[in-house]
Amino acid sequence: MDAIFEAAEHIRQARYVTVLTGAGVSAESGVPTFRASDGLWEGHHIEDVATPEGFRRNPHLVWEFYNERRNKLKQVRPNPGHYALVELEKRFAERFTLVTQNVDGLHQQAGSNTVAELHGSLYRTRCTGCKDLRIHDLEPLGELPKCQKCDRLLRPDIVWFREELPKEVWQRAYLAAQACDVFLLIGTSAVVYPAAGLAQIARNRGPAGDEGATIIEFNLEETAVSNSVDLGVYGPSGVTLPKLIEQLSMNPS
Ligand code: BJW
Ligand code: ZN
Repeated sequence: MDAIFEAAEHIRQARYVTVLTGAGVSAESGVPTFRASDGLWEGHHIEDVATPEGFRRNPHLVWEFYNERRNKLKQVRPNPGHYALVELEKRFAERFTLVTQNVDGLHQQAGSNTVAELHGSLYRTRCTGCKDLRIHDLEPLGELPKCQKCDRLLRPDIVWFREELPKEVWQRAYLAAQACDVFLLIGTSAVVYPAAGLAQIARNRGPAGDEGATIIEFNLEETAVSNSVDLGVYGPSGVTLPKLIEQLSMNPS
């Protein structure tokens, strides 16, 4: 059976649907992924630009890296994959949860309403002193931006390696994974925890771990978790997700 057709069948029968997206969903918008050979980490040491220690050592370098990414985001628009997820949200309303590891704001720009951003946002800063959170446009923030309230150094509101995920957002994602009948992993290599663990939480739900959700992966290619998912749909998500929506609307439930 065609994988998209089969995915649509599972979704049609589901009451609750939870989605975890990663960088792949934004690749067709021109946002580089992390782990591809020409990816975002290329030319950068992860320890230098994506850890709290790296920021303490050289905040200049870290702000240069993030200001450049914020600047590039100005030219970027959502792609058909983002819009397809808006359609899925419309279909399931409050029985749908979109969890993303992305920090690019493209799901919201496409029109998704309730996005749980696990790894923060390029649109926000956090004060290293008073913790004040602030939303910005993509205007340049300067080499070492300072807090308007206490004049201490601002940092990007991004979750770096070895940092805790925002508690309330994680709680929402965890509950949605536990409650869903179908869990979609879209455009993620599923190697970064705890986000990648959400699929296992969905799979092991139920008092005896026996009411597991159906896990469906949408990716360009097979990943580290492909042999533990129930179904894989391989191809660009900007193509496969709109096809899924088309399939769902062909036989409305
Ligand atoms: C397409 C496509 C198309 C392409 N269509 N598909 C050892 C040392 C330190 C930490 C750890 C350690 N061991 C374990 C840890 C924990 C660590 C972790 O999981 N590490 C693993 C890598 C091993 N996790 C953490 O540190 C987390 N915190 C934590 O655990 O705290 C407790 C703790 C305390 C003390 C010590 C240890 C733990 C926090 C994780 C935060 C991750 N943040 C990042 C960087 C943000 C900075 C930034 O944005 O600049 O978030 S990492 C990076 O990876 C980013 C992403 O959100 C995340 C996930 O990547 P994603 O989205 O999956 O992208 P890719 O590139 O990997 O994959 C893209 C996929 O798309 C591919 O599969 C393509 O095929 C596909 N694709 N085009 C469909 N068109
Ligand atoms: Zn402050």
